Amino acid sequence: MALDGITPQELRDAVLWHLTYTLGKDPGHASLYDWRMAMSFSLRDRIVEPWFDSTRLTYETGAKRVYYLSLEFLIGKMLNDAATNLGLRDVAERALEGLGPRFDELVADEPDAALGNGGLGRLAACFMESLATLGVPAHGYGIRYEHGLFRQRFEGGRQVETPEDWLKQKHPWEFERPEVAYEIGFKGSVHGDSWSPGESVMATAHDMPIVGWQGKWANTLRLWAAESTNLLDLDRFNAGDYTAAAEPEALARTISRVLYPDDTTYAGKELRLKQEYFMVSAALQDILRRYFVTQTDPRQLHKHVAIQLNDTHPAIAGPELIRLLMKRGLTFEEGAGVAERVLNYTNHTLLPEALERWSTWLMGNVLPQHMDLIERLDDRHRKAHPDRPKHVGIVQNNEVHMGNLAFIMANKVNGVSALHTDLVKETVFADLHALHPGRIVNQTNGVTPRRWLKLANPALATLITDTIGEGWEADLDRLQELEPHIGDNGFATAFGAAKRANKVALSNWIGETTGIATDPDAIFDIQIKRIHEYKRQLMNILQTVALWHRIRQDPDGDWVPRVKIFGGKSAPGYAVAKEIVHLINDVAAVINADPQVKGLLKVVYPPNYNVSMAERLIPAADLSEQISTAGKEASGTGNMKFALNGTPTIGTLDGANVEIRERVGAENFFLFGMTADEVVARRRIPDHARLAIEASQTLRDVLQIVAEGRFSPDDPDRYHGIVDRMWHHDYFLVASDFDAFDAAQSRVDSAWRDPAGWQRMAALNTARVGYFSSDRTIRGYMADIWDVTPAS
Ligand code: GPU
Repeated sequence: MALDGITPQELRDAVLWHLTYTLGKDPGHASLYDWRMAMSFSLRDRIVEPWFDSTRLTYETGAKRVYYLSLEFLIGKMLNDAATNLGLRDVAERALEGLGPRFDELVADEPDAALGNGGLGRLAACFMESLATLGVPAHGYGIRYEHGLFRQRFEGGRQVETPEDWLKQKHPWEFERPEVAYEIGFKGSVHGDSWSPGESVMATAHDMPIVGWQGKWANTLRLWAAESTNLLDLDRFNAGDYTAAAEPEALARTISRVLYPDDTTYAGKELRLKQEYFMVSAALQDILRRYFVTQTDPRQLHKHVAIQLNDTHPAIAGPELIRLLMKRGLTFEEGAGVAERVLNYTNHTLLPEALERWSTWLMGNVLPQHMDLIERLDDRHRKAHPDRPKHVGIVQNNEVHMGNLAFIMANKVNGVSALHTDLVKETVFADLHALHPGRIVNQTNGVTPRRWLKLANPALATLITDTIGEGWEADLDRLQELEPHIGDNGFATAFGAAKRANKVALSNWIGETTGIATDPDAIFDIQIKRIHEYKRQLMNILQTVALWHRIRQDPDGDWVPRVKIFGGKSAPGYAVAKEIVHLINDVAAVINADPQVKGLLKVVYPPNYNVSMAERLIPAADLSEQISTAGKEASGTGNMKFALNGTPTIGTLDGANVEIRERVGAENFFLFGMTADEVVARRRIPDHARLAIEASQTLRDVLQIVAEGRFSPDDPDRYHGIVDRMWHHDYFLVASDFDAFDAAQSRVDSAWRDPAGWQRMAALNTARVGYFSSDRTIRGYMADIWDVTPAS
């Protein structure tokens, strides 16, 4: 079912048709929004057929289906992605010629669908795209948040959040399905095996088709919106209290109103538990409804269905599936047996603050029957393992441990990089691993090369195709074929020109959006990710201060010019991260205005980092900052995107950095810092921070400069907290790794002085990281976890 070609003229006719009949505008009066809608609908039309074909084939073959349950899908823009995968980007550009706006203007006009916080949500989006590319019958299930991740502004250097509003305009990529709706209950009371909820809401489906590479297959991302079961309280309405009568509707809709903005930190709020259950119950009701269209025996579910839980956020799926199966006549024991063959759980972090725990009181109040089922599951597991140490219980100290629940209910549990999976086995799940050897497997993360290379970096993508031919987009190991060409003059020149063009474009954009002038010949040194202590943006900005201090001491020295670029949001309630945001902005203001620096060093922090900004920054990067405290970053996926775009890493032996370095070669990676084992040992040394600071003249100078208020002359004490914590509670070991990081940065400078050598290193990064395609990751899940083969 390959895609039929379409000419620019045909697409142009389709756009004009939609403009007229869907938007009700004539070309003379159409706005940018109208044109974008008309183009989006015209491309969407091209997806519908493969979408139907995919569904039909799945029914016909009875293929096993994969369901990916996630509270986050960080999709970004869809227009360019659809055009890229349909192979219609050039056609779309030409179709618009002479009509009005250019295709890239339409792309720019689309708001990001920011239904996620960071890596976890973006991984879910990459997986959906790879599942479609591989022709795997799969559905994503999530929440259609009215407001995605907040927008970030800086006021006086401080982060200020404003609500995100992606649905203010119509979202052309969704199909509303008012007929697909399920009732979701909360609270109330339980009598035996029957639950009478005290409240309920409706979950209504909104479907987004996700088309794979070359438009051969399309899957559905089904997002649930919450609506009231009864739109008006009729008693109040009839009594004349019209405003109060609308309350049930407003209350119900709070459930899908807003994405919780915490990344790797759990908030513990009742509304969040309701969101989790809302999504899970709607998804499982939908999965079972579809199953019983063709099947009759619920005990065979595992032969037809594999469900992946994206972290513990949807872990209530265990008890919920049992509850739904019991309603279909299975006993508790049978239901539990089916559930544990169908469910799988991915762990994405070891950070204790991220491990979801709900008080038994809250769980018992919001989901009373599930609380009962959880206790029965705990009991069942205990009886199956009489020798089991006490502390692997699901319920401990009146708290429900969602990680243990997810583990106990899972067929397979996976970590997201080799190092992380080892640590999962050795730390959080050591006891459960001992009871269930073989259940934990590794699936190293990946990223989709369609969005992160083909779409984001057309210059490099074109060079790759010119060099090794077509087809690498869906067979990324083929990037290895670049290696013999890296020494060729022609290739080297073109590779350099592509990077340079991307840097010029970025430099122009930085100038337009921030007013800061940057030199495209400087090292573009980029750290983009959520702001978190463990990711150590603090170490990066302090090292920037060290460099500034050195330049000032020797203004005529032979310095390598650098542009330090930061991007990322802090959780609104994360005070320390917000201080770091403020410090970066304060340091930037002082350094950028310092005449002594003569433009050799610039610090740029464009606000509101998101998927679209990543697509702009990554292709223009020279140096990828992956500097987390070893043992803390489960995998990282930005690290993969940079390497793929010809950007060497400066990084620690953490997460997937370890595997990236193995593949690109140690000589093409700037390694520094303590290993995960050394980190654990160092923390045991009392006063490790003070010892490290006292041993480092550079760090002492830097901390002195910050403490003096040189970056906050209006408020000299502003950073006393940061400096004090560095001396006394440096949990993430910024001090202990500082000198090693600084030295690695000097190695970067030296390497940069040899342009040919640098470029070879950059190109080898691209050529050697084909492994990190999310297609490879999905194939791993298919073989090791889901037991599925593609239907196509
Ligand atoms: N991650 Br848990 C998030 O982005 N958010 C979360 O709530 C949790 C994990 C990230 C990890 O920090 C990152 O290392 C990993 O690459 C990513 O998930 C995808 O696995």
